[in-house]
Amino acid sequence: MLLDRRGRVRIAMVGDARGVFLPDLSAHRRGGNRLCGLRLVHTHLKPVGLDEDDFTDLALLRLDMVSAIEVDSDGLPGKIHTAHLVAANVDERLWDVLPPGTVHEQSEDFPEVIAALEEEFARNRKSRKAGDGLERAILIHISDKPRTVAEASVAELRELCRSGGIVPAEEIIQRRRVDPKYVMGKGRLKSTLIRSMQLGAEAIIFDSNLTPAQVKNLAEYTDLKVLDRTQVILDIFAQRAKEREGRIQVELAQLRYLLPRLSGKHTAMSRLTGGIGGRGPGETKLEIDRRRAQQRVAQLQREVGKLGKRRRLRRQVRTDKGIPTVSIVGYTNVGKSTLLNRLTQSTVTEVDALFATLNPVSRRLRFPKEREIIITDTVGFIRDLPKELMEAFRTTFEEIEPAQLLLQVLDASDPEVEERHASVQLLLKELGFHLKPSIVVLNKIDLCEGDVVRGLAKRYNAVCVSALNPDSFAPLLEAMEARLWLDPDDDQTSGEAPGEDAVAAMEQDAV
Ligand SMILES: Nc1nc2c(ncn2[C@@H]2O[C@H](COP(=O)(O)OP(=O)(O)OP(=O)(O)O)[C@@H](O)[C@H]2O)c(=O)[nH]1
Ligand SMILES: [Mg+2]
Repeated sequence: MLLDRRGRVRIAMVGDARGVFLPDLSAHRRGGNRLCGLRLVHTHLKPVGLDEDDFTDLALLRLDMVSAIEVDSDGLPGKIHTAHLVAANVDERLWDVLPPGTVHEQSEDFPEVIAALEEEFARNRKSRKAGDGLERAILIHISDKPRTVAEASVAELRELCRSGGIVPAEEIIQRRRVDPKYVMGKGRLKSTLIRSMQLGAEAIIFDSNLTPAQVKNLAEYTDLKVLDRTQVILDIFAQRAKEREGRIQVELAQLRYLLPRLSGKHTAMSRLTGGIGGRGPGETKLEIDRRRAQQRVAQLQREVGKLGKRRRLRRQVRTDKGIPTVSIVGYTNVGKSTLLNRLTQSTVTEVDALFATLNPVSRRLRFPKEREIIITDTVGFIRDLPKELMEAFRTTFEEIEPAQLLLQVLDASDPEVEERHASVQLLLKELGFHLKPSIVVLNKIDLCEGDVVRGLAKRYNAVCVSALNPDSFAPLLEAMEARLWLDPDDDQTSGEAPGEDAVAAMEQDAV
């Protein structure tokens, strides 16, 4: 029987020797990490106390309590065994088992025990809730990749969360093959869900992309939001997009992502309204139905097309004037906007966050001898850029098209610089820009040892700068001039790596 808090029987079930099958309790879910308000009391035909199934139900259904009553050979009730979840892990234990008693004399006042327990959960949630009302999430990485790769990947997810206003409450890395149904093992899933309850987390975020089926399966187990890396990136874009074009592009990307996941009664998706994963820039309430979503996608696509055309026209005007263009590209947060700002005395947003810049910004940069160029800053790249975003932002990336020269910015202080350089190369290739002439710009050299900088400069044949310090720009400006205006045979003839000067300058500064 399932009893409510007032002791009334809400649901009665009959099982057999193997067990009972609980009905769908989703209607009883109360969200917000609370217990479900139902106590399961059932008989066990064998005197074994509580078994694994009992604990699983307790945890996954967030039952108030679970009790098993032994039955003797005469059919009379014997001992009763009871367990409830605990609000804080003691010795890795997720539940507490009460001392067995008899049905006839139970000392516990159950409503009181449950009320105390809920209060404790609530207190935990409050004290742990980030003061600024940010949402908390558990980050989960499941893969058979080497530990270091997994850790770097989770570190990036952590940064993405931070940039999106999500507080990572805990990180779980498990090395195993991804389970096609639940991503992780059932046991681990169970403990993760209880843990999220203890930590007051609202979401679990997987550091990979979930299939629609996985989202659905996981959502059947939990009230928590179940999100993946793509959704976190989309969410950041949704928060950043302020101008019309960006908002349309983000909404398009979000709907493209959601469409294959909107099935039948899509409870998994309707849970996304508001907060993480549910921030939409446009009119989209993410509960939208399939047919309307398709219509909206078509409409947004037309608008993106129109805006893209306008961009092309504007670019054409510039090209006709014969002013050379240079595009700054690179991984997100490497300092592209800072470089543009300091080169041209402008004020594009530069912050320590991923995807600070969404829409391309062009500025004029004057060189001596009446020469000038247009220099463009654009949205940052990231490994495994969601294809929905790639598609929706195609017109944005097209801004790179007319560039005679790319400045490929690397962050010298980034331990992942090599992998990220490779990701950028890959994306440039996908966009068809990999053959454009380019200068590799090693930025943030103020944060590194001279030796490290020299090593990287050599490896990438890079020009070194610190975007924060315009005094370090001379070699970069020279290299740009050489590439744009001098005889092509003329450049790159100096034996010295172009970065040497800047390193020397910086070292001198430090003195
Ligand atoms: N120490 C140091 N910090 C830098 C340098 N260049 C940029 N930064 C910092 O790095 C962070 C990111 O800079 P942004 O210019 O916003 O980077 P971005 O490449 O435009 O990033 P997105 O637009 O998010 O892709 C900011 O906090 C900058 O102040 C540098 O040369 N040295
Ligand atoms: Mg930027």
